[in-house]
Amino acid sequence: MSVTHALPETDVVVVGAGFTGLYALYKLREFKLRVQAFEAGSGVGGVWYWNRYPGARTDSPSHIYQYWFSQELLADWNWNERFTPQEETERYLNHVADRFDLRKDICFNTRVTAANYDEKTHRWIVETDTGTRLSARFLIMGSGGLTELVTPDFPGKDSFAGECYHTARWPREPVDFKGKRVGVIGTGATGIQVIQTIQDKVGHLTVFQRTAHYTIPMRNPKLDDAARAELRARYPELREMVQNTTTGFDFNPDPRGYFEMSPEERRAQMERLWADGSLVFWVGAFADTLMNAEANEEISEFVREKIRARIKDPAVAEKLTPRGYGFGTRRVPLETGYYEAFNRDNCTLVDISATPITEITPTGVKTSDGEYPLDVLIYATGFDAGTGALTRIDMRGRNGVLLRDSWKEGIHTFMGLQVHGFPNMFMVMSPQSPAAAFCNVPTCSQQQIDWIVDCIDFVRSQGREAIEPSAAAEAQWVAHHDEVANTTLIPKTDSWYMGANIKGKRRSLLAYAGGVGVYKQLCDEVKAKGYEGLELA
Ligand code: NA7
Repeated sequence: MSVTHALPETDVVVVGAGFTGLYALYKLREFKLRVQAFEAGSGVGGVWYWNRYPGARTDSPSHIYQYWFSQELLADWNWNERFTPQEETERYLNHVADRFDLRKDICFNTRVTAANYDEKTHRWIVETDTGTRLSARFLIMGSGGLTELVTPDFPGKDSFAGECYHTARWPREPVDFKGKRVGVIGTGATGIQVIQTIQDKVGHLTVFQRTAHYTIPMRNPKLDDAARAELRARYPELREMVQNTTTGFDFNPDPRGYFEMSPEERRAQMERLWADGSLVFWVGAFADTLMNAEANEEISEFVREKIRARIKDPAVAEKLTPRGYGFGTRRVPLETGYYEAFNRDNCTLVDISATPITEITPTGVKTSDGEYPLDVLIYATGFDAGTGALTRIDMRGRNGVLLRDSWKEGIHTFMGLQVHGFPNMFMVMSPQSPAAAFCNVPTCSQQQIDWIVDCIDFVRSQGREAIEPSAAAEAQWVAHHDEVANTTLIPKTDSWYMGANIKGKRRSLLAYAGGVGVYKQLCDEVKAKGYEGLELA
């Protein structure tokens, strides 16, 4: 007997109402499918809803960090800066939700807690923390790559008596830092944005740094009507371009390797792209920045020089200078005035690689070197990236196998889109696709959603009920993914790209490193060949 007959039914459940979930809703409606989305937050925005900490901003320029699906939307939305702050991106996503009347299909304040695949009916039974149970033919996980936050398990972590925040759960009301002793743990992209933004608003700032990051100074001009018109004229070209470049940006890397240029040429190239104030220095300067260790070391040294030059105290400069790993093998944050924060009298840098945090006390943070008294403690300690939002759900596929168990010995997916054993479950911004880390979210989530919705349409047009990758096709993809990963220098460095920030997580490169354009081509080929590698039921 089927367990689903008494349940309300829909065609597709979408998890999440961020960039991905909203576009999925729009697209599925085009195909006349019944959809129900669930969103844990009280509003749309996903990562841009939760990460409302001071200074939160994209490191991708606004003229590509947007939806391309509607000419009207492109015509009527005006970006105000080259790199958009959180509140503007959140406003944009609210505008999209309203403009296309997407809210009516979203159930807010509702977290999906379980999803069980019923093999007899080929349907997913989705459960939420508000007690909803719903049966859906297809499940689209738009739950985001940077969703499941990490708070280190320091002894005494719950004992702190002052104000305590994680950047990914920042309150809606403004936090008053005036005159307060504020501590920030973590100096990744998030920590850097917080530190540079609050440094002149606090009484005293103590930064607990475990690893110094390579950064690039952001150049962020305001956009006036003329600048916007110029960019808008390029939208048709940009729309095509971003889907086909290596990283989803509006440029490709220089095809020349570092040592193919003369010393003068490569120095000039670095200075020119450094001055652009964007991520082009990281992923556009040379064909082999992330492939050739010798070239990478010279580029790393260029960046170290730039960093050192901005810090007055040589001892502090030394601590802030990244060493022991190569430039770009971790996410490179853009910064504005970050290093100058450490030139102020009210800022202390604590190198916790030398003097580790031993305890959180009611009054502050204790390291092996002594206690730092604090009124406010901020965790900018990152995420269980890529897999966290998927494995925290009790998701059971065929034979009742849990996704988190299935991935215990290593992540396995077919192109980051589906998992063998989990029919009709599709993932976006997921492990083993470029979207997980090496592409900007709007570009890659639109490509993945388009592919997924076409695939769903294919299943229905064949009069079939389920689709799932074969074990062989999946194994082939994982082998290709690993092979490409190992041509880069990225696996040599500990980072969230490698899962190294999560205890017990098996080390593997989270995102497909073969390039956004190549990935799209491979996805298109699978489709053109009648969804080769996928099996219908
Ligand atoms: P990241 O990049 O994972 O950075 C987390 C930071 O927190 C980083 O400096 C970590 O040090 C530090 N951290 C994490 N755990 C600890 C412990 N146990 N002790 C001390 N310090 C710790 O997260 P973000 O939120 O900054 O950025 C995530 C992505 O969001 C970013 O890459 C963008 O794509 C947007 P570590 O460097 O590991 O030594």
